[in-house]
Amino acid sequence: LEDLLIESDVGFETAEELTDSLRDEAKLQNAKSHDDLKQVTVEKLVDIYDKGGEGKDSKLADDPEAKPNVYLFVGVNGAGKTTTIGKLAKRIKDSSKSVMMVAADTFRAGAVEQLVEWGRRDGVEVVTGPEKADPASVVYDGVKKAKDRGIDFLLVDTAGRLQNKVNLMSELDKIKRTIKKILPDQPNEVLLVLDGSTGQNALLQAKDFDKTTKLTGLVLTKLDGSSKGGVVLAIRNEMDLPVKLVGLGEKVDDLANFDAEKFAIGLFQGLI
Ligand SMILES: Nc1nc2c(ncn2[C@@H]2O[C@H](COP(=O)(O)OP(=O)(O)OP(=O)(O)O)[C@@H](O)[C@H]2O)c(=O)[nH]1
Ligand SMILES: [Mg+2]
Repeated sequence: LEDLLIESDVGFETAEELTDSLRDEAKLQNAKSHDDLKQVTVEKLVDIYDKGGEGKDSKLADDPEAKPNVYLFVGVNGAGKTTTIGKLAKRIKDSSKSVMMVAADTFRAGAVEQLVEWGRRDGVEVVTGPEKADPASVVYDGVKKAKDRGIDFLLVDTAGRLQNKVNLMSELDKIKRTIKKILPDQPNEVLLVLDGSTGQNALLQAKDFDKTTKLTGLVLTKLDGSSKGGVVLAIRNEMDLPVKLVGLGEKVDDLANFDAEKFAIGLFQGLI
């Protein structure tokens, strides 16, 4: 079991902690059958997840006074930032709250159009700037517009970047400062989007992004594939960062809140 856990990227410490406590717990609960053990394992994993983030809110910030609540999405290339924003905008709109998106990825060709297309499908306005514009200036326009109109939520898309590229990371810092200039209490979410198949490198990403932008949570995408995202347990344990959303496909409805028990079961599906 310990080997399996390490292979699932939950991290060495978590794997050890889990197997040690399982040994005791299984004796304590007199778990003998395969099903008993499975149950105990899932319970323990959920315990470890919960313990890693005591007092931390696993729900997305939703301040009714904040007009808008600003969510800043960051992450490496192709993690699923734009897709997650597109899905979330629809979910917010369906809950009868107002929402806008900002296309602050002015770097990658086609990135603005990709978000604009989500906007069309969702029926949600997207703030854009001229090609190759300074992303912070687009964010400035977006925040100003959302504030003037009293919009509830503003979702900011950013260009994918490697966490060790200093100039690109300072661009994120500038974006954050720009938001604060207009709304000192925002962004109330800075979400690192992680591809669920990223192994231990995800922990490095989380640490480096956190250094520049002070993360508030994670989004774990592509859990519809074979990857189970075990590394979030390691991130949770080391950094206290909760998973706030999971991506379960490319379609607009393929977005869910994180459910620790479901996650634990998924991690072990077919293994125990
Ligand atoms: N199967 C699956 N595919 C996903 C999911 N989320 C995103 N994708 C796909 O992953 C690819 C990259 O997604 P994007 O949303 O463009 O990723 P990004 O982080 O915005 O990428 P950059 O802007 O290039 O940094 C696209 O083909 C998406 O359709 C998911 O939860 N499941
Ligand atoms: Mg993108």
